[in-house]
Amino acid sequence: MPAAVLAQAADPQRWQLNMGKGVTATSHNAYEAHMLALVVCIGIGLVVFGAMAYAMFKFRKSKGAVPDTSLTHSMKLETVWTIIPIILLVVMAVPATAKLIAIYDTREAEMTVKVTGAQWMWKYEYLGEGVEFTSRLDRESDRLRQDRSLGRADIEQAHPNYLLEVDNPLVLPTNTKIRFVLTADDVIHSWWVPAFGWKQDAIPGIVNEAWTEILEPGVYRGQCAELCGKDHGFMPIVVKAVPREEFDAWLAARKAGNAAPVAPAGGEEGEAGEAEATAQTISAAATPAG
Ligand SMILES: [Cu+2]
Repeated sequence: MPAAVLAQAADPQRWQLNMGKGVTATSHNAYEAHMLALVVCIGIGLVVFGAMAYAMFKFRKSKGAVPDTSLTHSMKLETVWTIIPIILLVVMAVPATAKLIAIYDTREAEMTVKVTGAQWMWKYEYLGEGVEFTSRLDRESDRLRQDRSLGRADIEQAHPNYLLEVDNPLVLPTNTKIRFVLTADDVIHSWWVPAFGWKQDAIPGIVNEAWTEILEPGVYRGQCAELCGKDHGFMPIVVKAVPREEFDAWLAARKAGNAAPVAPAGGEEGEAGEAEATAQTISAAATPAG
């Protein structure tokens, strides 16, 4: 399945040295800004260390080199080594600023998803659509993490997405500007999918904004990125990005109330209903009787 292959390409790889490119315009912008800065840094490093190595080798004591004590000030040199860094900073700052402004521009979004962090799960609401559900760690990861007889290798063998799988993934359309509003029910969480190129804090009493436009279908995984309590490491995020038509069909089926949430490969459909039932029980319990 091509989508799965693409998603894997967006995942971090073992011994990966460079920053990942991601699958959104924002992540591509971050990657470009990073590459520009990296090239500048490499250039500066080569010039500085090259000059040092040359000076140390060419003018060494054994060759009879004598330090020059007369040169204490050079207007020309100081002007050059002030102007060049200023030019380099401007060359990096101008595109970086334009990209930063783009990150915060949530206007003209085609849909809005409200993300609510809670100890220790995520709640997703498709605003204006009447569709909402909770998303929490899958049962298999939960079982494996509590089995003390298993080593790391056993767990990796048993579950390729250990601690990075959920019961109900967030389903989103590709090539659509999606606005997120993020908040939390209890403590500060942070919603982070590395392939999207941003993370945003989910803070109780505050509504934060973010947006994304996913360019490639696939399954993208992330985690809560704000230490939020004892199970902070067990509230992963899974986004299933599908073409627009597929998303529309999924949403319509969800609205009709007769669809099991689309689970990523390896997910178990049975868990979805139960988690939903739990969520309903929670919200029922939260509603004051009478
Ligand atoms: Cu959290």
